[in-house]
Amino acid sequence: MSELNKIATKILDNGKGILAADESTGTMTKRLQSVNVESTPENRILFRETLFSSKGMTDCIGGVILFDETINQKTNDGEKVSELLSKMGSLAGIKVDTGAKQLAGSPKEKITEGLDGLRERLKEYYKIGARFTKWRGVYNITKDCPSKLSIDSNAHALARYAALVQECNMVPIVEPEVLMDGNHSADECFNKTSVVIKKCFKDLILHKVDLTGVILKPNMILAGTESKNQISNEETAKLTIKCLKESVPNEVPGIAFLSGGQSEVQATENLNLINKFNDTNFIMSYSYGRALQQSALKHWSKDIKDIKGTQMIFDHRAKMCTLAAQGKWSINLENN
Ligand code: 5MM
Repeated sequence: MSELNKIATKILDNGKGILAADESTGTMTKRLQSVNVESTPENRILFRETLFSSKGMTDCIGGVILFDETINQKTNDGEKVSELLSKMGSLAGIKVDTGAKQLAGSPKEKITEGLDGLRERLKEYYKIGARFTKWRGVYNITKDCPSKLSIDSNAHALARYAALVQECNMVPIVEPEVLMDGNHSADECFNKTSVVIKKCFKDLILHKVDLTGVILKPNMILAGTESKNQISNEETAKLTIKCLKESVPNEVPGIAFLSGGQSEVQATENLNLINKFNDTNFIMSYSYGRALQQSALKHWSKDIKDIKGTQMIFDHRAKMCTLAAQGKWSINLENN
């Protein structure tokens, strides 16, 4: 087993998953403002260290994706964030893209930027404790989208990113997110997600990325949020597995889904069914942002000093997701 493969499997070992706490300051500000908390650097680290020091971290979270601000912050006890995570048994990861910008030539679509100077930034992140990274390409579904231009240019960027990350001895999370927004059918989501993922792997192979040291972070197959033809959770699970079986090379050790705007329970139930039906060799786990943090953030916002209460809520969510990553979740466990 290569070192990178060991890191990737350690992060997703035994039902463990990833906490995506890499909201950029703009996104985190929106999240905090939605619960009437001022978005200051102090409040941002306070919420995050409340989660990072929680018991559920040790039991359930193999890795945390951080934003640049957070990996450089210290906790209220003066501890470095990467040291706190390592004490809790979790690896530090870092989002290294610099965001999705308008794609020249197709202004309604996005291209993710951040390749310039990436090699140097990666070396710095490694020195301060990062062992894995994340880059997110984002695609929307309409009649003509994602266009070939968007599919090809985002795959190219993801592949160049992943190759540089492995050169610096870190595991790249490759995240091609096909958004849920729109009125498309689940079949359209299936077809378009398949094309996007296949192109990503074609380019990863072209750029000589070691696929045994990669984690794929895809969306699940769902009908668009505005579609009248929603499908059942069982259908989502089966279509998601079919799509990944047909699009992801066998060498890839692990898949960690994004939640994409699903509710906490829906994201958990779908992951559980995916694992019940999983007939592949891939580890199928989670890399959730909103579906791990929403309820905890809501509770915390009522009293930002209630560390224990916030941690209890986060721990429950993390435990449910970890059960789902093993196909052992049930609605009774959820509600008890
Ligand atoms: C945590 O949110 C990440 C996006 O941050 P920015 O938009 O501020 O860059 C995002 O990439 C996230 O990691 C994934 O979309 C998964 O999060 P969800 O909430 O979809 O599970």
